[in-house]
Formats: sequence, structure tokens, C-alpha cells
Amino acid sequence: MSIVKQIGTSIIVFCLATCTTVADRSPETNALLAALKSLSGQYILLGHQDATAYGVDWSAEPNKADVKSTTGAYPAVYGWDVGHLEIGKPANLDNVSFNLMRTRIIEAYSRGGINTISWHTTNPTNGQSAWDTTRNSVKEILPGGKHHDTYNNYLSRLAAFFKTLKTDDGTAIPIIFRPFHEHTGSWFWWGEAFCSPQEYVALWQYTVHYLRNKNGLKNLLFAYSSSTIESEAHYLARYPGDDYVDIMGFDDYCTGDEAAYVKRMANSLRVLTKVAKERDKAAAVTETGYEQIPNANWFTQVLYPAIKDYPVVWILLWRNAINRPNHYYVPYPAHPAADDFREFYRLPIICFEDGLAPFDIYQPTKP
Ligand code: BMA
Repeated sequence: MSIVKQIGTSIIVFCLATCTTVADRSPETNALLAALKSLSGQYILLGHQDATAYGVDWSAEPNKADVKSTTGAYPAVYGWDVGHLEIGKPANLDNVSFNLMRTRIIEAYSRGGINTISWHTTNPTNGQSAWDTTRNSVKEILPGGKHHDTYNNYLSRLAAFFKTLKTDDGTAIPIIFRPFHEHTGSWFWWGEAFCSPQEYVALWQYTVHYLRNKNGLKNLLFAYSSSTIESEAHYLARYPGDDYVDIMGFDDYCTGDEAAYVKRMANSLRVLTKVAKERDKAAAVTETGYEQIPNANWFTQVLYPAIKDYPVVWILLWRNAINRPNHYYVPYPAHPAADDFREFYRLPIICFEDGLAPFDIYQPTKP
């Protein structure tokens, strides 16, 4: 074989193992990705973490969501978290049983909603939480590291769960997986201070490869999401590469100083939407909100003006915790911000699940 052929073959073999093509994704998953891109700049979808699993004063009731109790509509995007699935627990770190999560994911898909899953994963090196930053764990779980087998076990449990996310007719439900989030901060074991850029990228690529290629999961899209974006260079320093990322995003919360939040959002959104456009990726605000919503006009007067001019396809508000009275981000019906949230719902570019219906986002385009 000539050297040219050899090099060519190696490139093809390498690409078969790593590069994403439409063939790596199911028709419904490709349709979702296309829909996210085409909706960008026209609509901003509203998401809520654990929306249909529990709310401020209820848990596991059918057909219920605080978003719906207040506005009449379900959110367009559902956030879930599979932290603790990796260690074989029946419920996640916020007590959502994985059986209920599966049911709610299937229901959301059947109504035309979108599911995204984050992963506050246990530290495989010592069994402590996602917030355990006592050691440089990432290098120890990569191939050759002494906790690599444990990490493989974690991933195999995730893959097994993801395989069960399907409709009665066997259609695999598209899932936007968002692992190792807020990695530009240093509060999770995969954070900036605890691994090099190369190690973070290697962990990401290994994870994608394990789920998508080794396990043949064709229903996954991957979302890369940092904490507040400081600069383009910083945001991209640990970017795993275009073949490993479908959606680019960031997390940021309003924590009292509304002006500071607005300023941070403007910078993050400017950088995010620029780099996402350059790579032909969808952009999203993967977590945001204002705990307890102390400003009754926050949704229309602070959040909306901050996001409205940027082509982000969704924003996800964090969870309305049950049994933790001060930890909620969506107004329940009696909350002082409920009227404003309803007004936000009615804004023409804001889209809840009822507004998604006409777009048929999972309908594969005809060849
Ligand atoms: C945090 C809080 C925690 C929760 C974690 C993972 O922001 O909501 O209570 O355990 O997210 O969902």
C-alpha cells in the first residue's frame, strides 16, 4: 500500500471511530438538532429543571408542573440530572427516582417537549460527591489511570439507562446530554483548578466515544456549558472540538445584584453567540434564574431584556425544590412574580411547550 493510501486509510479509520456524522444520530435526533438551529434567532424556549417531577409543595403527581400551574403551559425544555445513577442508586441526588424520570422524559417527548440531562456525578476516585475537590481526579479516571475501571462502570450504568429512554414503538428519545458543566469554575472535581485543558478534553472525548460509538447510542446530542463566560479564549480553552459538541452554552444566576447579572449576561451572550455561530452550533443558556425571585418583575424587566437580542434557543431555569423552601426559580401561582411570569409566557418570542407544537421538531426531513 502506498504511503498516501496508508495515511488516507488511517484518517478514515480515525474518523470512523471519532467524527460525528448524521449517521451517528437517529432521524429524530438529527431533526431535533436541525430544529434547534432553525428556531435560533426566532424563538427562545423556556426550560425548567425537574419541571414535572416535583415542585414547591408537591411531588410525583401526574400532569403537574409549577410552570404549568402558573401559566397554563408546560415548559418547552425539561432539565434532568442523572447524578447517583452511576453508583447504582434508584433515585438521583435530588431524590427523583430514575423510574419516574424515565416516565416523565417519555411523556415530555410524546407532547413534543425537549429533554436535557446534566450529571452531578460522584467522584469516581473516592465515592464522594460532585463537589469533592480534594484531589486531581480527572487524570486518575482517564485510560491508564488507577480509577479508570470505576469510571467505565459509571458510564455503563448511564448507557444502560439511556437505552431505556424510548417510546412504546421503540423510538429512542433524543436527549441533550450536558456532562461536566461549569468546568471553568472550580467547585466540581472536573473544574478548572483540578485538571489541565488536555485532561478535560480527553475526558469529554472519551465519554462521548463511550456512549455514542462504543454503546451505539444514536439519540444523544452533547451540550458544552461553562460557567459565566469571561472571554472567548477562556471559554474555548477546554472546548472538546466540533465533532464532540452540538450545543454550546453557559450557566449564570442572578444573585441579588441585578445590574451585575445583566452585565455578565451581555458579555457571556455576546461571546457565546459569536463562537456558536462560527461553528454552526446551537447556543443556549443552560442554567439561569433568580432564587426565590425577590423582584416581582424580574422575568419581563431583567431576564427578557438581557436575552431577547441574542440567538439562544433555550434558557433553563433551575429547580423548584420540595423540602427546601428557599430554593426555587419558577413562581408558583400565589407567588408575587406569577403575573409577570405569565406576561413573560405571552411574549411573542418566548416559547413554551404549547408554542412548539407547530414546528414538529422530531419529524425527520424527507430526503
Ligand atoms: C444545585 C442545588 C442542589 C442540587 C444540585 C443538583 O444547584 O439545586 O440542591 O442538589 O443543584 O441538582
